[in-house]
Amino acid sequence: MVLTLVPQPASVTEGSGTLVLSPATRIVIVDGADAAASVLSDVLAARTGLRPDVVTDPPSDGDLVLRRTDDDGESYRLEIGARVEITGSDAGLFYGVQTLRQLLRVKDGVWSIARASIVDAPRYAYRGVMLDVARTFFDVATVKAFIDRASSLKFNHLHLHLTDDQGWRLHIDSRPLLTEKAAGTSTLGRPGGFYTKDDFREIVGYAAAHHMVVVPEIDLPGHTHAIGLAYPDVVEAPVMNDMLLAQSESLGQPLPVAGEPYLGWGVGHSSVRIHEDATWEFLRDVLSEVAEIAPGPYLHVGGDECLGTPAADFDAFIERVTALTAELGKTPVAWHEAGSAQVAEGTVGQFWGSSTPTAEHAEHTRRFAERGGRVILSPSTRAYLDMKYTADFPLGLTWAAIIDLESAYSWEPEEIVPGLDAEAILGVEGPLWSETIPSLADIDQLFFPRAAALAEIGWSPASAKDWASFRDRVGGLGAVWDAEGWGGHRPSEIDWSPR
Ligand code: TNX
Repeated sequence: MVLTLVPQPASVTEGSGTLVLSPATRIVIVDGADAAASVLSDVLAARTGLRPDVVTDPPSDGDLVLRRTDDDGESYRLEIGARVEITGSDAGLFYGVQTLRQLLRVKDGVWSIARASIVDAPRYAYRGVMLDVARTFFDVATVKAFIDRASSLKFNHLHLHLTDDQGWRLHIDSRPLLTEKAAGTSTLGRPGGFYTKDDFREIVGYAAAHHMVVVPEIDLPGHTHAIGLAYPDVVEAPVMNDMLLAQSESLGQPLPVAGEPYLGWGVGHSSVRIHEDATWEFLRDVLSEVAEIAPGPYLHVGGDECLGTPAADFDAFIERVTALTAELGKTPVAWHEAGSAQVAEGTVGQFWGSSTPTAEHAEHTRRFAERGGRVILSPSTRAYLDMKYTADFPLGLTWAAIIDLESAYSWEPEEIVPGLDAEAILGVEGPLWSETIPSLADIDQLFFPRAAALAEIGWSPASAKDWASFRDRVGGLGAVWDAEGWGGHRPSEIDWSPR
């Protein structure tokens, strides 16, 4: 029997037979494993209809025992024998429960779990997914649903792309016109929207309960057309040059008009006014409120695709905005182009070039490491969740690549950026840009199963990498995702029959 686990644990020893769950099954908490007990209880109730008693009695056979250790790692041990025993920190227990969740099976109305012994720990500290809530606004319930899915695959960072040309999605008390005037629309005229601060806190809290850290992004200095609907003195008039005109034409996208919402998905034509004091007052107001409301260590300041901005202005901006972010007590994160500048010490770079990068992309990415920072790898030809699976797939874009499941799985982080030390790799992230995805069902289509491939790259030891094994395990997981009520694409090259 295949254990349908993704990501593949560091060590798995299969046992023989199964442990059967019944109405008599109890959850036993040891040393304060209460949070994990409520996660396990919810998982079991949703999947099996069983709602075991949660007790602190001495464990006996048939019990599901959660033993909490007092450390802040993400590792766990999971023993499934005469009873289930999971040992780990709060995060470790959470991941042990996610592993157990993938092993639940029902036959003739009886629920059981295959016996096994698992010792597990992640390869990378940063395992991220990004949701673009600017091109399409997704409400709090949809973001929570996204967190459910991502955390089940042991992703631990949720990067929210909160602002772009098409809309501003987070209320800022000191700059109220941003959400009053610049949040009303999404790409192609889809409904807009924004998060109040309470909404945002709710997302942060839900993410934390699922062991995910929210990484808020305010994309600067480009991708800022929407700001001009609210604070026109802060932005430049839309930049137009031959390259941008050709781009709009080849994408079939409209040109932006100052002061009007932008409903297309062209990029690169907007910029804040880099040398104006008013801009820096605006940025200090915005970034300090974002830093205050997002408790995680990171604040992403964008830096991508400033196609109309002179290089010297761009570099000056990046230097100053990363310094400001550091001054606000956060570790700045920026897309790799920002590596052309003297970023603040410790700034994290997010690489989005191809899996065989240009010399310039590689050089810019190495710059973060040279300045004491680390790198998140999001090679757009492999890790982008918004690319099509096949040329005729109804959702997604193709500018980086067409990414089938094998391509999404078959890359090695240490082999992407030449000359980047392995220790400089903080982890991996799969961005899900939302130009083509109006709904949660569409998110699921692009997310499952490719996010599972990325999850394994970020979590499992490099030595466990094996396409044939992954294909087998992920195929078996399809039925589990169905049972969870999660949708998704089921590429025909995979055998999705339940096992
Ligand atoms: C490029 S990759 C972008 C986004 C688009 C995406 C669509 C990057 C840092 N920027 O502005 O949404 O392509 O795939």
